[in-house]
Amino acid sequence: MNASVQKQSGNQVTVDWMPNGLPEFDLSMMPSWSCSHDLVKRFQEDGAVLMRGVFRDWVKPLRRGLQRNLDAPNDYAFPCESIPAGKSGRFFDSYCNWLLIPEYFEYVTQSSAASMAGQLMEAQAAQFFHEHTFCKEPGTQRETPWHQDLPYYCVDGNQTVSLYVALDQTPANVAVRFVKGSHRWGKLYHPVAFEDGADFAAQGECLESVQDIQPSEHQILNWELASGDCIAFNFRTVHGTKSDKVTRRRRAFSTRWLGDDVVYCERNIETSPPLGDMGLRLGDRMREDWFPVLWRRSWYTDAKKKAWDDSLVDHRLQF
Ligand SMILES: O=C(O)CCC(=O)C(=O)O
Repeated sequence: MNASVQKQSGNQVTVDWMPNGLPEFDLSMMPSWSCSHDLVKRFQEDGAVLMRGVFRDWVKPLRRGLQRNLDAPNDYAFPCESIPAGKSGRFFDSYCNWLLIPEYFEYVTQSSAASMAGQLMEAQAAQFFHEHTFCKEPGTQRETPWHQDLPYYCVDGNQTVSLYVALDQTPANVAVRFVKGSHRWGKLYHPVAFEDGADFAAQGECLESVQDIQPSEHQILNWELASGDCIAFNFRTVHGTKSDKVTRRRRAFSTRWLGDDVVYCERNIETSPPLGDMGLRLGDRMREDWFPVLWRRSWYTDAKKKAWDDSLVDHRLQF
């Protein structure tokens, strides 16, 4: 990494989030999700699509999981409070806890998220990167600054998706907004600090400043959300919220997925997550023993020919 690396506040190291090897897990409970051609086309064109109610059944378990995170932030990985003590409200986020919080683990390995991700990315396989949770408590008056997710990560590529599940009814004025089509601008913007929206990597990579985006010049995608609704968006899609006051709890759970063209890269900042030496060279695929492939298109095309039971063996990953 470059000498001008700067630390970002969301990377406070508390616990070891990456145990030695992944547990053995069974993907046979993972349902396949049938994605319409029209939805995939809209996702590819707009960079963000809303799917109503698709994770309704997961709202309660995910809320339980998030509560563990909120109650004991330092028992989990990368807790971040973006509202200073003494100020009204709380804007909390935390990520890389899917191996530590059983409800998150179940969602990642037993929901249709992997299948949804693979199909939306038009990929042959969906590789799991990590999960990220957010909570704005009532009284919080803090925007989520405009940003793209990709410049925070040690990966590069186009086939990416975050599946952002609303865990509360969320009015449009405090929900995340997306700049339609911005994933296709061919631009990367400086990551910003969630505390104050400032660019935190001012030098190094030739990134543009997100501060230069004039939202009024672009078409904004913004929806009122019900719990269980899911927004799928590309890591390059510019997104953020207004600074309207949150009057009801606003929780969300995101999973991040990598498609076929995504490879390891290095950036001029400490990435999220801050990964040590993974034994990778620039341009390598991310290690599958750390970031598992949880869906392959071939499993389902084969499954058309075989009975589901016969194909179970293909659905079990051994580590
Ligand atoms: O919920 C929010 O305010 C931020 C969500 C976000 O930035 C993300 O999922 O990448």
